[in-house]
Amino acid sequence: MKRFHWLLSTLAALVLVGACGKDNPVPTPPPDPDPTPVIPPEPEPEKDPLALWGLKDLASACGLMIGTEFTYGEYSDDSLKVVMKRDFEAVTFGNEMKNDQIVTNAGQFNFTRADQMVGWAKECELKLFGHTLGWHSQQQNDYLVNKLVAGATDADEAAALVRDFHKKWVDAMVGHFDVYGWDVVNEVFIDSGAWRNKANSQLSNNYHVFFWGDYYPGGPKEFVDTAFRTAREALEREGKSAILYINDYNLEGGWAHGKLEALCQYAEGNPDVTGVGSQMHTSGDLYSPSEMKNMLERMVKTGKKVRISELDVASGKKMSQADIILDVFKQYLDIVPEAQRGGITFWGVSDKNSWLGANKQPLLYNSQYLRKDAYLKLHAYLLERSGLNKK
Ligand code: 9MR
Repeated sequence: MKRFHWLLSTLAALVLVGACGKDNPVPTPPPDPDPTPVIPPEPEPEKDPLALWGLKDLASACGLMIGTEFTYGEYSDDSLKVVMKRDFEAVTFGNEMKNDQIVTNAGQFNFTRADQMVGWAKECELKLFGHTLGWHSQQQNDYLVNKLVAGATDADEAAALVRDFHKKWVDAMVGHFDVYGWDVVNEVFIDSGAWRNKANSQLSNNYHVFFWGDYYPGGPKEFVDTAFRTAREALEREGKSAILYINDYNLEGGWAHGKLEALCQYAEGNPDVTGVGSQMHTSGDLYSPSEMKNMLERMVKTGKKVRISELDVASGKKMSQADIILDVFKQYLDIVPEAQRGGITFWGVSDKNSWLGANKQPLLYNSQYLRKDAYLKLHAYLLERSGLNKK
């Protein structure tokens, strides 16, 4: 019996050893009943630069802040909001910070509408430019002229009341809004370079026109000096900072060299001025690349921030809108050192809302908010220049 048991256990051991031998491998475990299927990777889709980057991303990568303008009525359009968020870093309100929009007939300040727009700008993460603390147009004439001037006993008293009001207005605006830059004065020269006043301004209409300089003993220059000093002091008092611009139009036009020189010389002579602005309402008939170069070089020489503040390019026969906008950006980036760049702001988004009328097609988007040729070329240019497509 003992012998039989020994035989059995020897046989069992042999079977076991044989099963582990190389001719009888250990059986592999049964397959996973629910294996994760291996999906072959799809080829990476072509990256669409228009979907990846808005203009502001590309401009910012080139060291440039790109802005635009909108007015109150436009913001109800959802297409505008999409574009504002995607393409622009800064905004200027077309009308709503102007004197005639803020000052009531009783001479009070009503910020309600502008504040609502400030909220929209925040929604779109936009920096704000203040436009404008001093202009001869869109002023609250009913209050200033009828009540202040006509109500004074003599011209001196009238002038003193206007000057008081001017200070009160600048203080109120600088105190109320937080902006990246102010257009402290706008259009204070005529094309020859002379200070603008009632006598030398040929105005096509009389839309709330008011020449502040007529109420300063030292004329328009004293008005401008006072405007900058008051704005600077108000900023200091409020513990705020903002670039203080002198802003004008036609500076890129060869016919207004006198104005370009007068504006730059004034800025050079006044330390309260920290920026020079060129509106640049131009067209395919008027634009000249060599005059653009001349303007930028002169503005850079002032040592101040240099800004293009209201760019639009109406259609014309000599150059296409796209070519002009490309030239403006290229020259600006080539000529204005990064530390002096105040940015480029378009005067609107869609042709349908341009102050020039949709038929002039002056902006980057058509009336359906579709990107125009100028947009596509500018996008491609900034992409190439930024090098973002190579990273
Ligand atoms: O874009 C503004 C337009 O909606 C107004 O009707 C117009 C009234 O003067 O002002 C337009 O903006 C001007 C800007 O404030 C100063 N530079 C010239 C601009 C075009 O007129």
